[in-house]
Amino acid sequence: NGKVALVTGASSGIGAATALALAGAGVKVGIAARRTDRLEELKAEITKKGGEALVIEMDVVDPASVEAGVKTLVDAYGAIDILFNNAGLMPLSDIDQFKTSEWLRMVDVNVKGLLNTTAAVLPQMIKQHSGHIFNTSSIAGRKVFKGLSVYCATKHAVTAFSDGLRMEVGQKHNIRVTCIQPGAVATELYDQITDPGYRQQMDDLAKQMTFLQSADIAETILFAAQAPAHVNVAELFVLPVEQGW
Ligand code: NJP
Repeated sequence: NGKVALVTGASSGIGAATALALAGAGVKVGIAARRTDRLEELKAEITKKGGEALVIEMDVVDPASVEAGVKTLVDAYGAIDILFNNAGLMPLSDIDQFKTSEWLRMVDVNVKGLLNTTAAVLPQMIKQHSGHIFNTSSIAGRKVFKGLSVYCATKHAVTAFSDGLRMEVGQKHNIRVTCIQPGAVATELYDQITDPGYRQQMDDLAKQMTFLQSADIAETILFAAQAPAHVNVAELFVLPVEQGW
């Protein structure tokens, strides 16, 4: 369809699956993350299937890295129609364990990173008077779970920012904003949990229910991206059947 997308956190999980799905629909995808070896593998897979991808080394925490990546994509394809703000992390722990470096890392990537990419891409979309921004919040951006307090705080911030962004850029600049709130998705996200108790809890959860696959989320994103131009699918709240909420 000739559109151009920037997908952050494209080196694994939901980001990689969404880049594949978008490329399959004819979207040229800028695939951004820090692990460029993974991105090269993804690019090879996309190319093999007849799609087009550009590898972009990007640390979303570093505004200079983000700006350089966005410039690379615009120089290559001349536009950015879709921004998928997906990079994030979730190391669980109790507050009284004071894993403060993990807290701050979540604020840096999940919140500041998303603001950095939004700030870098928005001027291009405003210039185009069109665009679609997808922000990955979470079920944890709707309610609070024990052991996930800081993660929930970051994802509540993403939900709030998405609502504000939609209000401010929807009518004025013709930009759609979709807030994604997945339940449990089987990805590498859980590998970063350093606390053995919570690690066990997540392993047990995975035995109790069939988690979503990254491709399940990717398909809902494709649905929202392909909706008629006047339709804004404002939220995608997608859960495993057994998760309830
Ligand atoms: O996790 P994973 P998911 N700069 O670990 C990237 C949310 N979510 O797909 O830089 C740039 O496979 C990292 O790339 P790399 C979740 O909160 C998930 O599950 O190479 N990129 C990797 O590609 C997150 O927002 C579930 O290490 C950075 C990607 O982030 C999103 O879904 C449930 C980066 C993480 O991929 C994708 O997570 C839910 C940085 N500084 C919400 N730091 C779930 N899985 O159950 C990390 O509600 N990345």
